[in-house]
Amino acid sequence: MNIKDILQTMDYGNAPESPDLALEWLAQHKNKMSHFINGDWHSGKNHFASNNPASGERLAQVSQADKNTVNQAVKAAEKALPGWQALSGHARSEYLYAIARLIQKNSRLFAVLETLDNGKPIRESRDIDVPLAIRHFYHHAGWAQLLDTEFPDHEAIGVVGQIIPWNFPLLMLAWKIAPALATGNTIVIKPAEFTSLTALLFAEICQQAGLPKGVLNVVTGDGSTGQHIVEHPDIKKIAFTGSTAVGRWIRQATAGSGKKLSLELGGKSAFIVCADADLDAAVEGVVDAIWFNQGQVCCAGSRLLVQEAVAERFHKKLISRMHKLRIGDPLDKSIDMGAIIDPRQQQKIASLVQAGVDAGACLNQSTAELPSSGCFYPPTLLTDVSPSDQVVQDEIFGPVLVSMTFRTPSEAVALANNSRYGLAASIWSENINMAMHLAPLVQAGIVWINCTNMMDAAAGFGGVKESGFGREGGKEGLYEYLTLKINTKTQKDKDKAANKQAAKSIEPVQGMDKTPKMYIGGKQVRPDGGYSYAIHNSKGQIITHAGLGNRKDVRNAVEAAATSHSWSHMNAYQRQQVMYFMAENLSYRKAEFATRLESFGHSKKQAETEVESSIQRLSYYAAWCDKFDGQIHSVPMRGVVMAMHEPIGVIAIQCPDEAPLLSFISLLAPAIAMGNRVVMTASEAFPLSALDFYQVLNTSDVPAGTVNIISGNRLELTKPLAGHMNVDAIWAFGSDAQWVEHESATNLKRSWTQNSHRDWLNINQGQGQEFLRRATQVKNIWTPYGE
Ligand code: TAP
Repeated sequence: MNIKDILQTMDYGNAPESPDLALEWLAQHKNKMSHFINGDWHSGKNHFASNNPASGERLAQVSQADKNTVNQAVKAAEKALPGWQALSGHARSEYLYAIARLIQKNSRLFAVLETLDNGKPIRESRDIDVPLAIRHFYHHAGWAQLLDTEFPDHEAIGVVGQIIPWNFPLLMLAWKIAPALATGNTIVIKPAEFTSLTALLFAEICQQAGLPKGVLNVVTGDGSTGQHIVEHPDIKKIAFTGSTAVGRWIRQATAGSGKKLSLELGGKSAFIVCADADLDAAVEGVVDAIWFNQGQVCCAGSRLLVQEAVAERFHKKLISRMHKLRIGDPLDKSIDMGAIIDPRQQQKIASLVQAGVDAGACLNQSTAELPSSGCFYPPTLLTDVSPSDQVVQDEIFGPVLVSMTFRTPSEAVALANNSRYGLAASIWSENINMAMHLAPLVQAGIVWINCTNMMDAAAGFGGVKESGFGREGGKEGLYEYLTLKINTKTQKDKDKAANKQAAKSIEPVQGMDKTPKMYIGGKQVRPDGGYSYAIHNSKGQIITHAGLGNRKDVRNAVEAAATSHSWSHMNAYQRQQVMYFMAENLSYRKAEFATRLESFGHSKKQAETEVESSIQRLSYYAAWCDKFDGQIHSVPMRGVVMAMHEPIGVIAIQCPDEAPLLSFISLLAPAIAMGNRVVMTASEAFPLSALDFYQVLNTSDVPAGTVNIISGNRLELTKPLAGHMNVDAIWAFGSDAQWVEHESATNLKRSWTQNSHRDWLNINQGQGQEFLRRATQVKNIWTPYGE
């Protein structure tokens, strides 16, 4: 057989890796695995089987953790916390470094065990999963060292609960554990039921590295174990990777608990091939995008969008390549695709494909022979699909690609964004201008230009929309495990008093209407219901009335914000000019705004100070407009990864009662400085300063719809805002976090709730980069260079 024949048939012969090393390790544990708690092994009462998906054979019995076991693990993590936090960054970095070295030394064992347990090709576990996991520990050893100087105002959160899926068991574990340890947190982690083994091997490695007892605890079990972790009151943060459905439940279950949350969820990522792309390279890209790890990849390029002019040619090349893929024993180094995780997943893939075919899709499937036993599914391409088809909208999580065509770049963007997900996208074009034009327009947390499925510890990974929030990796990922040290005081009593006064004061007005209006779509408007409520000063006297907004006003305000794009299309310099103009115009009206504050009971001096601080705060965020830069991440490839700060979209902001002008400005300014549009709910008790602000907006060239201001009952207004599908983020200051966070689960909007009192006049509390981070999300754009 000559080289040409080999390339035609891709028939390399077998090159099997021996399973012995992993089987011996399992035998050392008598094929019965325990939980790892407080540095020791604890066998559970109940067990479940962990099978090899490629053969169906049982590998081991794994312990099922109940509530009591999770409690023990949390207690151990709590006990270990003070000691772990007392260590210097350097000392923690030494542990991370030792862990990296030990995984490296045991990399063959890890790779074989992962392949046996998960069914992924040994080529992938050996060359991708394990090296990337090692890289994560080395990278974060560095961050532990740098923590004190790079994050001086931050501290660890405490005990964190981590829940991971089965598709990259060791790698997902590394993404979670490395940053948590580097930042001084202690951990309770649960691997997926199907794939617990490498997490337990990792625990053994930590024992060997001398990691202090209780810093890492591994509990195994099914979804109910995850549920106990999520609901545990002493866990301060949940980091979850998995399906959007479970992620949504976790958002609801943790609502109001004060737990920090990061969600890495599902995806249906677009793979865009422009007519000028290198088609052969793009075909290889598709192979890596959808047939890597049997397509069981959250960021799989599962929606192919090909420019019409080359679609026929491209499909032909792709189908021919698809037929050459080798599917077989995952331990064989020369196969391309291994086994599907479980027969239930295989069944799910098959039924979704059938649904696509029933709906009219054309099925192209590899005719390669599949192994006679085990759980396998052939590489599949569905063409003739429509954007609304289930196979186009739903995550299949298998080796199934759907393909559509587009004519113009804007059509490609429209198709790419026609998804509730927003994890990743791949763009293929030899025209860098075109690729860089499309990258910011595509709604995704990661964009790969002329490459795909690239990941590294130095670059953040995570999505937008229903693909979740938070990042793993890069500097941006560390914030997920840190909290800002600020001395906010809970002001329950103060809130209660303010709310009581405001609630009492909601009463219809008789007589002449002197009610300040709301501001929606650049116009002053009366409330839809025609009602208003009385506003009292600090002595309880009625000073005027304000509009009592309702659901319809919320809908109008959100629509105005969602459809007004001109602010977001302005460049940072233009936004900056407008914001300086706002500061200037507020300055002209200083006296008016101060008088208004005095009418609430501020002293003259207090009122003047608050107005002066508001002017300064506008200038502060105007200054930031063109300075809150992203980063270029140093990843080990020839190319650059640009971490860009992008606006989130429409942010609903509920203002607190304290410092009614300054708190309003302090929340509005960072949001619009970063290019978002906002719906502001004015302080319920003292809304007039916010409502007066329309005059400044009207005279400062702020495009209509950028800032919308509504007034009324906090609960009545925030509830529909929290649940609104066109609101991308909600900041709720001073109201019940529980229902805001619960409602925000509808479209998994980013929520920022604060029940504690900030001193808005204090620049360490009332302003800063924390606000800018909340107003942006990071998009990592990978651009290789060189021929
Ligand atoms: P899920 O069913 O959501 O499971 C993920 C993890 O959550 C597993 O450990 C699971 O336990 C556990 N779990 C299940 N129900 C739970 C509950 N009620 N409370 C707490 N934990 C619970 O997802 P999966 O099927 O394993 O993984 C596939 C999904 O993960 C896909 O949607 C994929 O896109 C997504 N994923 C996303 C990413 C990123 S970075 N965005 C990366 C990989 C995968 P058991 O497995 O033991 O039931």
